[in-house]
Amino acid sequence: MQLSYFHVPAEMGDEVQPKAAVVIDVLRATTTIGWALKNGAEAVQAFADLDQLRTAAAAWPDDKRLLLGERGGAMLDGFDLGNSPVAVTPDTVQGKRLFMSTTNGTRALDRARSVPLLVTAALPNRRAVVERLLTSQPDSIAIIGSGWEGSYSLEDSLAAGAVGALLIEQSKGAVEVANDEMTAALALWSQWQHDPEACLRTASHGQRLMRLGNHDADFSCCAALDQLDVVPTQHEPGVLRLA
Ligand code: 3SL
Repeated sequence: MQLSYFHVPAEMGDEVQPKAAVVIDVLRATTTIGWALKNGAEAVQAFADLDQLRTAAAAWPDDKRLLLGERGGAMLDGFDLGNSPVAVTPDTVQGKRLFMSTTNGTRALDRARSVPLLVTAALPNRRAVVERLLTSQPDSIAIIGSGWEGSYSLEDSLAAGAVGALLIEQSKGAVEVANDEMTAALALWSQWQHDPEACLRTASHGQRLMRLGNHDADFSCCAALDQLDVVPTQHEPGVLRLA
């Protein structure tokens, strides 16, 4: 298995055609997606574009949908939920489809939507994602960070390293690291693995969230390694469910 990491979706050129993509947005989109599906959401439908989201949501039964999204970390006007993994409780999301748009995470999902196997990862579901990859054995895997508006994100690289490290450990020599970005992510994980929350709080987006208000519960949820046994998987373009 060839394993590459792209810091932001735009770094993955059209010539790169992986068999599997692992999209990461640690703070907070892919953590929220994992918890929403764990807590009983029927599906998460991700949109880069807000007009498309509103049109699709309007065609869905009112009592079976929730609009979830943010821009710049703040909840969108007229939406039901912001992008917090601790807000998608069973009482709130059970049986509902979540129509979701975020600043960076849902754009990364959009970029990877034609990859045959598309899953989302965050620190809480890292082990579950690795197990899925080991079962599926794709020839080539692209881990794609969401970044922040086209720039590098420390926390996404941390999680890319976490996924890569476990995959290498469990695959008994079957993984070949295919780019320097992946090597650097592995080094980052080795540096911060004993205190991932400190890394999240050091990251520029972590600092942004702290400026916006108290996000202690989000930080602790997003940093909790291997606590979530779900693998959000694309079943039709933009629609993620549990496999
Ligand atoms: O950029 C994104 O997609 C979001 O996850 C950002 S935030 O953490 O909700 O502000």
